[in-house]
Amino acid sequence: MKRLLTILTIISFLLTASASMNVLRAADGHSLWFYTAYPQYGIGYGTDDSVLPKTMQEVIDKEYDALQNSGDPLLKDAKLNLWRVFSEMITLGEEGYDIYNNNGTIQIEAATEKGLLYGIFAAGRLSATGKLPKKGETIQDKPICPLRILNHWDNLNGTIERGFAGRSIFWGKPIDDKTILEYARANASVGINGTVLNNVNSSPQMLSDENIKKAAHVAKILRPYGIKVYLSVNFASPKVLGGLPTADPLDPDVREWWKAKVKDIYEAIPDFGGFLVKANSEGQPGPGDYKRTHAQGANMLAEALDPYDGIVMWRAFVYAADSPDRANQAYDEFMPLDGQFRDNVIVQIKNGPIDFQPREPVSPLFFGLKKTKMMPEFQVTQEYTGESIHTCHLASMWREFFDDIQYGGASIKYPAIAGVANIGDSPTWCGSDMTQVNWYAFGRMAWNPTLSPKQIAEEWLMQTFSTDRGFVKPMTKVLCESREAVVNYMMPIGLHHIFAGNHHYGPEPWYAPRGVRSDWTPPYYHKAAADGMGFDRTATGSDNLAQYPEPIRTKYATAEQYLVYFHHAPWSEVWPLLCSHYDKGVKQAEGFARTWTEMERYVDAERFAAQKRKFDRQAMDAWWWRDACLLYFQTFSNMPFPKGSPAPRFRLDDLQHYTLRMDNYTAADIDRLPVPRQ
Ligand code: BDP
Repeated sequence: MKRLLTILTIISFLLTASASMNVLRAADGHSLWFYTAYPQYGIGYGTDDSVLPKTMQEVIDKEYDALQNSGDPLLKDAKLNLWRVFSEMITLGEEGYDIYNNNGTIQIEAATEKGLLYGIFAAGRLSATGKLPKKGETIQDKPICPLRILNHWDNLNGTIERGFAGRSIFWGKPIDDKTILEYARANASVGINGTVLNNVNSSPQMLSDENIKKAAHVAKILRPYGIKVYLSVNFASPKVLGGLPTADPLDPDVREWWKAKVKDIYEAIPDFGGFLVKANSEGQPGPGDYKRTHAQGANMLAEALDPYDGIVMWRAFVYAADSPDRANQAYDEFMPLDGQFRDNVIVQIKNGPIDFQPREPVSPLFFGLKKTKMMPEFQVTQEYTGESIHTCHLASMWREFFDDIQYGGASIKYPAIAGVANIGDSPTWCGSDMTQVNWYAFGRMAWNPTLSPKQIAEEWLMQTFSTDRGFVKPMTKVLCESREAVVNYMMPIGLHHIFAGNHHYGPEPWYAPRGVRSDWTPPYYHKAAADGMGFDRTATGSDNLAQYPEPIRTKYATAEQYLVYFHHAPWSEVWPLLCSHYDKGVKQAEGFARTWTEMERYVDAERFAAQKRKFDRQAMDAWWWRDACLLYFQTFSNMPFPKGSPAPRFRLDDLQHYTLRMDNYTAADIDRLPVPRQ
C-alpha cells in the first residue's frame, strides 16, 4: 500500500511538473491562442520571421512543419492529402477539410489548398484541446458562412475609433510586415478570410494612390493566408478627392470616376474584396444628399465592382436626430428598398436596432427583408461592454442573436458576417489577455454560428493559458457568466444606452445637457419618471414591436430581460427587479476577481498580474455602475433598497462629479474619493 502511494505521488509530481513547465513560461500575451499548442514556436516563424511567404503552399509547408514539431506524438507523422477531384472531398467545398485517424496516423485532407490550411489549424486546435480523432474516426468541417470579415475602425492617422488596444497596425506609421504576418496567421487559424482596413467613418484620402499602395502591401502579406482586403469608402470621394462638382450617384461623371478608381484598385490588388460604406449616418455623406436612395447609392458602386466580382457592404446603421424612436428607423428606411439592391450588394446590419448595447433585441430588419442579401455586424471591440478592461465573453451575446433569429423563423446562413475588430498595436493585440477571447470567438462563430459559448471558452482557454482542468473548469464558468454579469451591473431588464456622454465606459443616466440631440442622451432611452420607467414600444407608444413577426414579437413583449426596452412599467414592478439584478452583477464581478486569484498557480506571473488588475477594476466598476444607476433611479421611484440589498458605497452627488473613465480612475483612486465606505 505504502509503495503504491509512493508511486502515485511520484506520478502526480511528474504530471504537475510537466503541466507547470508547459504553462508557466513567461508570456506577454502576444502569442494569442498559440501558447500551449506550439510551446517553442509562438505566433511567429522562429528564425525566419523576415521571410514573408508568397504562396499558400509556402504557408502550408511552414504550418505543417510546426504541427509536426508541436510535441503531440499523434501529429509527428501527420499526412496531408489534397484530393482536388475526389467527390467526397469536393462536398467539403472551397474551405472545408477532413481530419482522419488512419490507424494511428492523422491525415488531413481537403479539395483545395485553403481547405488544407484550415485543416492544419484545426488539427492544432484539436491537439491542444485533446480532441484529435481516435483510430478510425473522422472529423469533417466546413464553414456555414462564406465571408467572415473583420472591420477595423482604423483612421489613416493611426488612431482607432472605439479602439482600446493602442494604435493601428495598418496606418499612421510604416507597416511592420512581421506584425501583419502574425495577424494573418491568427485570423486564418480561426477561419477569418476578409478584413476591412479602415474606419467606416472613412476619409476620402483612403482612395489616394499612396494609400491604395499601402493597402496593396498589406493585401500581399494576407493573400497566402486566404484573406482578402476590403476598404471603407467615403461617398463624397469623387467630390473631395476627385474634384468633381457632385457625388450624385446618378451623375455620369461620378459613375465614371468610381469605375476608374475601382480599376486602379484592382490593378494594385487583383483579389480586392470590395467596399464597405457608411452613408447618411451620423453626418457621413451619402446618396440622400442628392435625394437618392440607399439602393441607388449602393448600386452605383456595385456596378463599378461587378466586372471584378467585388462586393458592396452597405450599412443599415441610420437614424435621424431627435426622432420619436431610434429603434424604428433602419427598418422604416430600408424596408421600402427590399428587392432594389444589385446582386453584389449586401446590407450590413448591426445585431440590434440601437447600437451594440450589452443587450438588445435583434434588428427587425433580419426578419423583414426578403429580397435583399444581409449580413450581421457584431462589435468585437468592447465599446459598450467595458472596453478592454472588463471580461465579457461576447460569444454569449452572439449565441443569443443567432438563437433569436432562428426562433423568429429566419435563417442563420448569411452570405457574410462582420465583426468590428478589437485589435491594435498593444503587446496583447487586444489591450488585455482576456479580451482576446472575443477575436477568437468571432472567427469561430462566423465559421459556425451553432457553436456554444462554452465550447469556445474551453478551447480558447486551453490554447491560451493552460489545459489543466483546475484552470479550465472555473475559468470557463467565469467566461460563460461574464456577459450576463455585465448586463446585470450595467443595464439589466432592457435598459439601454445609459452611458456617459463623452465615452461609453461608465454610467451617466442623468446626462442631458441643453443643446445635445435628445437621442444622444440617456433619458431618451430610460424615460424614468414618477410613474415608472422604460420606453413604450408597444402599440400605445412607438409600436416598434409591430416590426417583429410572431413568435419573436410575443417573446420580446413578455421577456423580463426586455421589460423596460419595450414597456414603460410601474416602479412597483421595476424597482425590485432593478435592485436584484444590479446586486447580482456586483456579486458576479467580485466572484470573477476571486476566481482569478485562485488561478495563480496555473498562469505565468506576467499575465496573472496584468489580468488581476483588470478583474479587480471590473469588480469596482460594477459597484460604481450599480450605485450610480440605483441611486439615480431611486430619485424617481422613491422606494427603499430591498431587504438584503447592500448599502451603496458611493453617494450620488459624488458620482455625478466624477466620470468613470479608464484613464482617470485607478484602484488607488477609489480610496481617495470623498465617499463613505461600507
Ligand atoms: C457607434 C460608435 C461610433 C461609430 C458608429 C458606427 O460610437 O463611433 O462610428 O457606431 O457604427 O457605436 O458607425
